[in-house]
Amino acid sequence: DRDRDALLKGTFPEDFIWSSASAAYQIEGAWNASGKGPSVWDTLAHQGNRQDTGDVACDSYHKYPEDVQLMKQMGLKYYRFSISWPRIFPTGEQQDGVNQDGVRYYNALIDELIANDITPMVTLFHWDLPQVLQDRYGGFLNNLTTNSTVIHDLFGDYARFCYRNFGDRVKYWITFNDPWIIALEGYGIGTYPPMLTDPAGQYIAGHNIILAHARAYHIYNDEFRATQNGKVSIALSCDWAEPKLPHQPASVAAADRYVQFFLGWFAHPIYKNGDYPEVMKTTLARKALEEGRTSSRLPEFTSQQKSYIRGTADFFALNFYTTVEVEDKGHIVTDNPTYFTDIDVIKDHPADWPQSPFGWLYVVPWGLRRALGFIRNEYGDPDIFITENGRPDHDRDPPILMDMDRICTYMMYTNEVMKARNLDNVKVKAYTAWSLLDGFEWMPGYTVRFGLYYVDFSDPDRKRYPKASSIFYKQLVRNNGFPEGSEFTKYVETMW
Ligand code: GBH
Repeated sequence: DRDRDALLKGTFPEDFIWSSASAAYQIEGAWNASGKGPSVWDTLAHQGNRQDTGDVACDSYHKYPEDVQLMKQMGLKYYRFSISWPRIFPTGEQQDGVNQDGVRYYNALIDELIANDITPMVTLFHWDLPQVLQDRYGGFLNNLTTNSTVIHDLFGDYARFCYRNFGDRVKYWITFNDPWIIALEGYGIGTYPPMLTDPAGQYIAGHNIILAHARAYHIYNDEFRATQNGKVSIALSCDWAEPKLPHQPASVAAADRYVQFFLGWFAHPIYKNGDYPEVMKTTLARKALEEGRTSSRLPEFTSQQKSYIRGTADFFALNFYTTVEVEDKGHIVTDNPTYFTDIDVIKDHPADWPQSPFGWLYVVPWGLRRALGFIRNEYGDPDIFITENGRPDHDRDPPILMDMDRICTYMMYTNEVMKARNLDNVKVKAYTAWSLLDGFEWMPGYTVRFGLYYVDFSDPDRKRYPKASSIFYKQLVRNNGFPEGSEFTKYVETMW
């Protein structure tokens, strides 16, 4: 499809936001500095003889002024980073004590950013749950049967503390990063800490995350918005789904079901009506009958909760990486249901889609434009901030500093963002490159690298080196897109 893949020339509006991002556990290190409490990721990293841990990572806890200069050199105007909950409250609960050095660290980082004219966007939760909260309350599996609201209240208390201490300078808040991963991998299929496996686990955890998010949103709204005047959202990831047989209704419905189970699971309650997508409710109700259960694995919101949840985002924050091809699989009936069997699809990737070192990440730029169009149509044309997008390369010796694959990825995905904005009138306001630095990539540790800057993890000083992509990104930002006739666009044309 030549038309679909063609380069669009043009620029973004003057106020378009170019950003890069990171997450606390992936870059900070200083895992136990000043009595920071352990998170579920510290616990996992220290189990058995895992080689890769976030104990030191990029040592950004000490090297943050240098990181800020890297952003400044690229001309970036925003930085999205996360606060580590157990660095602020070591047990997760304020009543057990506050780590003042942690508060000082984030104050210093925020001040350094602002002094360099970079706007902070802060994620409150990028997966590093205080271990004590997992042990005391079951983390995000907490409650429902007892109607306890402990985990919602504790997240609310933590959010309030952050708004109060940092909100004079921080005007963009993300409550949770990627609830899909937290719920499914942490509490459903057990591939991320706390590594729990339960066919209902992801839905219970997801339910609690939505309610905790709503709690943090309302606290901002009721107690801080009038004086601080910022914006609050939740970063949702979406793997776009294309039907394998676009002319077959069942195939089209399967792709739609996939996106509803993925993005709609969280976006439908928050951006539409306070409740899960219809197709999730009906599918899981049918499965309950087939499985001989008395109730669906998908919990229900009360009508009070629905109105509490609806509308709890001031903009749409999207993490986007990839696309899958989906085919209808009829009714999957199994003794071991998982989230994946629940969707009743088979997913695949056509042979001509370029792969990356991550098995799940295929480079499919046009999928981003389609996802953006879907969000515009489905969720009432919101302002959209792309809060993550990028691709990994291998950890090689000698290091990959001429990262042409990453350059191509950024070039093509941002061009699709421009098509969505300039041709489809999608209100995309921001693009965020994931990631500023190579970091601890969760389960694969340091075996894949996402950074615009290379980090030498064998160097005690964790020296950073620019990759070619950082220079490309700087040019892209300076040109604010792909202006007709510019040297930059001519260069891009030779690569296209
Ligand atoms: C990002 O999420 C994270 O937010 C970021 O911290 C991390 O550094 C980055 O990934 C790279 O690791 O199980 O086959 O169905 C990625 C979003 C969405 C990607 C779900 C994987 C599931 C693929 N993820 N997707 S599959």
